Amino acid sequence: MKIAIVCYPTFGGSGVVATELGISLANRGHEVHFVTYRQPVRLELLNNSIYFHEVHVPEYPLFHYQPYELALSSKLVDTIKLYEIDLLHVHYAIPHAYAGYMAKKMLEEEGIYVPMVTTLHGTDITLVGKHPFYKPAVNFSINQSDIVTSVSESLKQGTLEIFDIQKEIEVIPNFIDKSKYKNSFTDCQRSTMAKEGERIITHISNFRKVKRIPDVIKVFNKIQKQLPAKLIMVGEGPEKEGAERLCEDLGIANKVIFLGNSNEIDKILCFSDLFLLPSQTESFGLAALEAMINKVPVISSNTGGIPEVNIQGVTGFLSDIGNIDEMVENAIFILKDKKTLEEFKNNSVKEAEKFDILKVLPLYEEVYERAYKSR
Ligand code: GMT
Repeated sequence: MKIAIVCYPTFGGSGVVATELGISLANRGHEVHFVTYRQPVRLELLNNSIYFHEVHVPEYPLFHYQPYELALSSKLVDTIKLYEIDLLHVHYAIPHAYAGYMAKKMLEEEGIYVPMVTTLHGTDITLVGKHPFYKPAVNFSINQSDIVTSVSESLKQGTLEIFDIQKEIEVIPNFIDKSKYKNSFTDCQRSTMAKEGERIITHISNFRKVKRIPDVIKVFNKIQKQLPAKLIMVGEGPEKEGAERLCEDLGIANKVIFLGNSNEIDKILCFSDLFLLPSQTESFGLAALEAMINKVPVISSNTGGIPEVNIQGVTGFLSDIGNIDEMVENAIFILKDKKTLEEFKNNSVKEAEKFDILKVLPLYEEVYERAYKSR
């Protein structure tokens, strides 16, 4: 099939999922066209089955806001016609489903019918999409999609509660490519990050409020009082500066390493002993899954779709949002002796393997075929 994928090209989970899905589809013989404003961060190699079409939004001083949706829907129309695309898969409802619907309608005027699959990722529903200023448009474009998928059961239920959805929402969980981790690094170069005997704790996110960054620091602060440890903070975002200040105030700045955005997540997770994800809400928690496939147990909140990924007492522990003391207690339980840590590490990788792309990709292919036949 010839598939056009629309996504955010940034470090966010939805962009990562869309990019890795596209790469895997291309490896299975499909022709994939990414349509977005920048080359997606995890998309390195372009070839005759993976294309990237950049959406340009011309700056015009009259506009207070430059109309990205307009440029995107026009680019979709042109790309779909030029490359005879069979199907459009939009990741993240805002504004992608809306722009995709407009492109579909414009093409229909010319007798071209392209089905649209919309994948809901979380914040497009739970944070931004439900805002009254966006809600009617988001509701409309979800209902106008030919097939709607959601990355977790929890997000499906949340969407049905918030919106008036007439369509079936099909759950297709996020995934990881197990084969990429098979030959994990033998020497993780752990010594570059921590001293002998120190546990390494990691957090990866886009440092937005929803990630509860102060909780990450507070949990770590209490852990390091009980056992020698380092904290590695990976990512960039509005909460980062405050986090650096909090570390100074708590006197632990020398034990916390802020690395910024990284394309070498696997190398960092390779030497990590524990992953912290105390989020306020999380439709899935792809970062937790990436940790688990790298043999890193997870201490998380029990919100949204996280319990569908992190299994209580098996791959880590889950606590109520903000229950820092319980998170610390559970972290110490996992970290305190080698045997327990090894058990949780092995469980984590076993559980993560259930989300292997080889299991998940056929679910998307089946959805595409159904959408295509229903034109
Ligand atoms: O977590 C973020 O802030 C980024 C956001 C995104 O849209 O890229 O992530 C959402 O989609 C990911 C991929 O499906 C999920 O793993 C994340 O849980 C979800 N984030 C939230 O729901 C807060």
